Amino acid sequence: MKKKPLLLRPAALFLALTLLLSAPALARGSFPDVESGSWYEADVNALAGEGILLGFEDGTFRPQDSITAGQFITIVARCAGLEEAPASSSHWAAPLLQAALNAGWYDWDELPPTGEGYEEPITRQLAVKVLMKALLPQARGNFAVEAAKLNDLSALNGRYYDTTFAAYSTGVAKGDHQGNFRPLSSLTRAEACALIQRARSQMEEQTPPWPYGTPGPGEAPETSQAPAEALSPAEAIQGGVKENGTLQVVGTQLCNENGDPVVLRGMSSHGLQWYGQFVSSQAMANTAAYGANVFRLAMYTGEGGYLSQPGLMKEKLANAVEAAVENDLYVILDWHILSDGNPMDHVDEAVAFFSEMAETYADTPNVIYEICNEPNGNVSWAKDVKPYAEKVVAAIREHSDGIILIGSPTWSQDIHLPAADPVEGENLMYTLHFYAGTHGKELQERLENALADGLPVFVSEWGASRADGSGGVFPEETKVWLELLKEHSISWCGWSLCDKNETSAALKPGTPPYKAWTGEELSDSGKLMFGAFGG
Ligand code: DCB
Repeated sequence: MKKKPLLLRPAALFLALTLLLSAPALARGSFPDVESGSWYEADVNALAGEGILLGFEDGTFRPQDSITAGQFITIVARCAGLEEAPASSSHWAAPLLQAALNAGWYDWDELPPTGEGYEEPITRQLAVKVLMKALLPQARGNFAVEAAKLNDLSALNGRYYDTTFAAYSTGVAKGDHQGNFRPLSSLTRAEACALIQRARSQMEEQTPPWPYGTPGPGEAPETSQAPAEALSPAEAIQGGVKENGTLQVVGTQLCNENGDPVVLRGMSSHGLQWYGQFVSSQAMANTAAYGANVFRLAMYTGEGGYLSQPGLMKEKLANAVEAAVENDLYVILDWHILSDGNPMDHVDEAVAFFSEMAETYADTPNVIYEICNEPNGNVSWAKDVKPYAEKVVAAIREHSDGIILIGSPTWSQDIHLPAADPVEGENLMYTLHFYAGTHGKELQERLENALADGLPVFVSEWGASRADGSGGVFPEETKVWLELLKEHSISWCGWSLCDKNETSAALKPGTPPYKAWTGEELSDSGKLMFGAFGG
């Protein structure tokens, strides 16, 4: 499995030769269109000299062309000595790109294995992500320090924060003359070579020598003690719906029907369109067995979710609500906006959806409404999220007084904005989302300030990983957060109950959803979350 970098496999070489590469120029590393003395000459020639990079059939390199996703990831994969994987697409780059996908360097939605995007220019944010995951998976950047280096930070999707900041902190990525990263722009083939060579020079500095493949890229635990003991199901400690009945908010506190404080703790699903098998009654029973009393149904709106298949998604949701009721769990209907960062973009769909749900579940005390998972991008509380919330809250209130959870800009981290300017009404709470590997003291202080200002807060999603769902896990940082939540009796759901090959997933890959779990199935994240349901 382990393979030395720089070796080309014969099959790959053959395919490559027939397509974009030609042997003659490579050994000498001399392309007629690579100007001698140019800033990129040394990087291009070094990669060409090692046989990692070749030119086009006509012997040229075309340094100013945009590099495609297929070309860039192929080169990085060769640098990493990645083995090809069986692929479904017949594209020349498919076997290595499939292997890169399997290794978690990028996600399916970023570049589907059908090959349809392989010939498209790769964006800078994705190129940097792939490069860092592949070659420098342990590198980290301090958010506050690195974010300040990007003049166009607001253009960067938060999904790429960790890898971008790691790249800036190691000097692998640099801004342009204006200090912009231009995350959505392409990069030239010359720039790509320089970027890759900078990453490779960092690899050499890492001691001990970079152990590719052990453990998998991006998964190297960087904190010392992962929770070691296997957990076993416990008696439920928190009361469920039968015990607590219809919920209400008193001051900042979630309370039961009698007005006594209640804390809900449980899991969020991953996207229902992808991991719907883990919202079955069995999966919920397995979670409740560890003491959970709430379950969140993450119904993505974008990314192939509700907006593309409303009928199917509503059916999945209805079945999952039924499963939650069977298991005496409170259940959150989460309108999971993410790539669609401004909730106003689909306010009409949201109003229609929540109106129907509130009518359907008016007499089901289990149901909680979360109306906008994580507003993000160029979105304002006053102009977008608040007016959106007012409309959706009004639609729900025509049928139900149930608890409504409201998000805020910056992936539901800007709770200081609703704290200063809340939505009018009863039984409204505001979500705070955090990822222990990314968010620390600053966000914790914001939480305490918001509570002091009288804002009812519900942590409907948190992870023991970094904010992109991978990395870590971070047990020490998680502990600090969980103690704070406990101190303030704040309810929470962990991200996420699925077996995806990412550290935020609570279950190990391949965990069957259709039978009881012994505790061996829980990942390190899963142990941290399941172990904390009881408070
Ligand atoms: C949130 C989203 C959630 C996302 C997790 C982890 O996004 F609500 O949908 O889940 O946090 O990033 C991830 C899954 C991946 C999946 C990806 C796209 O774990 O398997 O491929 O969604 O569907 C956040 C939260 C915080 C920040 C950024 C994001 N942040 N984000 O602070 O920068 O960009 O997704």
